[in-house]
Amino acid sequence: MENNRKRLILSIIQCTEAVPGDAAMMYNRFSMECALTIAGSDPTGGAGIQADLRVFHALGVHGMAVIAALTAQSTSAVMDVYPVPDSQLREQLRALLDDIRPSALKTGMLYSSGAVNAVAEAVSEYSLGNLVIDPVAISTSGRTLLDDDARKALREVLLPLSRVVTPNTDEAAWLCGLKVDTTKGMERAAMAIRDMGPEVVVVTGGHLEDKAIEIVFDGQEVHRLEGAMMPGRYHGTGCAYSACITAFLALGRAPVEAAMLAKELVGDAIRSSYRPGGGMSILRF
Ligand code: PXL
Repeated sequence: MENNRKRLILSIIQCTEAVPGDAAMMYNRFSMECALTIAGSDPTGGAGIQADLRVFHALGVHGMAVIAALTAQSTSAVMDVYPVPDSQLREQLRALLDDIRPSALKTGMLYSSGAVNAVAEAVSEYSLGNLVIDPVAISTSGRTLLDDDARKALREVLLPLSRVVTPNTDEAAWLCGLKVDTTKGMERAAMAIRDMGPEVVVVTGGHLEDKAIEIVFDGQEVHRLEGAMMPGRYHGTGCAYSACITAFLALGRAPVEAAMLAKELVGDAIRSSYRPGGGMSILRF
């Protein structure tokens, strides 16, 4: 995407159309939409909390972060995962949510069922809307980022509370139990997962010939988003994509439009990615 187009998207999303003229300037100067990520820390800055906050900032949204787990990792592999104890996760959520109400929130790597349940309870207790779930289950390098109990809790307890869920094809397969290796399979999975609670399902990571495909299902229509397939290995694309959608929801955009804008911005960030270490490339926001 050329810079002009990027600037146009950013100017559209950052202006407050509902409050025109001077009032909008006053409004924009003295307030900011707040978005929360509840996820794991990635010291490389490419994925997890660090990536989410970078995306929120790039889209003009105030980013907040509750950390569910620490990791030891490089741009090549996740070496270890250290879950934050449930009581500490709950304390982080309570301290924050008693004070600030996020306009949207997302989950990334939660790792344990205790974390999934803590998030679900907070979403219910504080009546939080605009929940985006990125059901992170396994790292690109093959490390488990969501244990078996947590998978069950995510499916049964958290998914019904969400507005948008963004599984890749592997995650979609375990969420709904169907095979997901064609675009038809992605569509069937999106429909089956929508029956589990979310308003909109975005299945990512499909490919057809030389196109990168996302399938978006909102209960009415299946939207097929196509972009150019980029050669190379990129770290944190799923995190960045779901963080973009979360930021757009915080800014008042509808989920399908949010998914379309997110695809453009993530595509652009991939095209201008950089490789700070010896492993995967990191997206530029
Ligand atoms: O990209 C998935 C992901 C999410 N969150 C954290 C991660 C990873 C992958 O490595 O480390 C913290």
